[in-house]
Amino acid sequence: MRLLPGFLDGDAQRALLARIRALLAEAPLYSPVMPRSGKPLSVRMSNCGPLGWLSEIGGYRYSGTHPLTGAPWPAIPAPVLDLWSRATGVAYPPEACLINYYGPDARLGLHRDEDEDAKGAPILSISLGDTALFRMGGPTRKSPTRSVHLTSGDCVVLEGPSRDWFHGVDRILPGTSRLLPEGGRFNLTLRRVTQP
Ligand code: MD3
Ligand code: FE
Repeated sequence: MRLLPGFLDGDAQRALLARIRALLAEAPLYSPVMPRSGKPLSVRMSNCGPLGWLSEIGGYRYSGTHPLTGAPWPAIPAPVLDLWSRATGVAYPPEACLINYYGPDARLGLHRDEDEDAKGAPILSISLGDTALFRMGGPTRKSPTRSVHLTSGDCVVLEGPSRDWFHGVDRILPGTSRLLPEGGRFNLTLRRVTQP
């Protein structure tokens, strides 16, 4: 993984947050459920872009529409597409922008991102708000792991072998950022889904 600490300065973070709020007015955050058990995830989610990632009782899938409103996802804002090209250097656009919101008690278990056909494409992660204690593993669930703090404005590019490695969010460190008045953390995960 390639960590870009402070890739977004304060002004860029505030501008991006305003875009996220506008997107969420159109495509509200909702609580996805885990496949099979139907237990709600602690992370709330929404999406923008042609394809949105969903976790449903029947499994994970990409969909063009919001699961509650049925409306097509809003477009990925131009400044976010610009970040994607600057950070990843690839010529094709992402198709999915997953918007994760972590309250103080939210976490995301160790997993791999494996629902995309574009196996060779990078993934870009953008963090806003409270610091996350992120866990980066390796190619198998048993691989040794390392912990990294992701702070507001940090970006991470997952490319090469690390694209397919296990990762998760162990916890959010409440009160570590003043960007979100309500506290918590937004993460944008940008992915290419279909083969470019
Ligand atoms: C490391 N989200 O939604 S993005 C996810 O902070 C997800 O919300 C996290 O993992 C979040 O699937 C982390 C950063 C990320 C994404 C893909 C990776 C890190 C990764 C793939 C391999 C290794
Ligand atoms: Fe992931």
